[in-house]
Amino acid sequence: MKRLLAAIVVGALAAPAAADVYVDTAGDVFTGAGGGILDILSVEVTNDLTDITFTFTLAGDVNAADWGKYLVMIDTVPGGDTTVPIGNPWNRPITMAEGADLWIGTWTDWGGGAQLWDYTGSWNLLHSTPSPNIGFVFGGNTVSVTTKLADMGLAVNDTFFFDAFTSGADGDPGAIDSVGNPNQQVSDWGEHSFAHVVSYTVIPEPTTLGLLALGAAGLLRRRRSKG
Ligand SMILES: [Ca+2]
Ligand SMILES: [Ca+2]
Repeated sequence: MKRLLAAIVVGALAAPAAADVYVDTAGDVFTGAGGGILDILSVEVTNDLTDITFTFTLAGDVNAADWGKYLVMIDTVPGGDTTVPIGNPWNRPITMAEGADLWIGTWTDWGGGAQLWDYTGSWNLLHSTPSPNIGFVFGGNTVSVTTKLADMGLAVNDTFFFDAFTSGADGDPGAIDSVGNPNQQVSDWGEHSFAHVVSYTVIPEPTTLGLLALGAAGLLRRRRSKG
């Protein structure tokens, strides 16, 4: 039993972290408009076996200035939208050179909402709040959007590339901050920019790993008892 417990502990220690946090530079934006709501401090990505969540932490209060837009551009498969200057379904001057396959667009005005789009030669709106397939919560310094892995064509152990941006409301402004870019992304609202991708691997649930560790421990004990 001691050995089994030890195996469980080792399994728990060996399990990947339940969240990946992508830290961004504070103050790497050309404007202080919104009192920090355009300045990404970090984006945390988590998943379970069905859902994936992107949580932005910002330098300002998204309720105090309720016009921020929070965007995630995702490359999951070869191909995708590489159009310059508008490589997304929201008419924003943002392009992913690697090819954008998915777009998550969220807004904190008008009560807040979120959309998931995919690209198959043209952009298609898959889900928009209110929907059981997409969730959006925001308040204080965070906004958080949750979508279904299946809707994104993703499964456990898949790796994809993404960048997450802040943007504004009027005149279809571009990516004011990019989590993948530690330096200033643009010098004006309407300036075109490219995504700076980071990667995320969809992890098995920690509970699943715990069960695997248990199973492995049992297997080990059986093998040892035979010898
Ligand atoms: Ca930033
Ligand atoms: Ca940045």
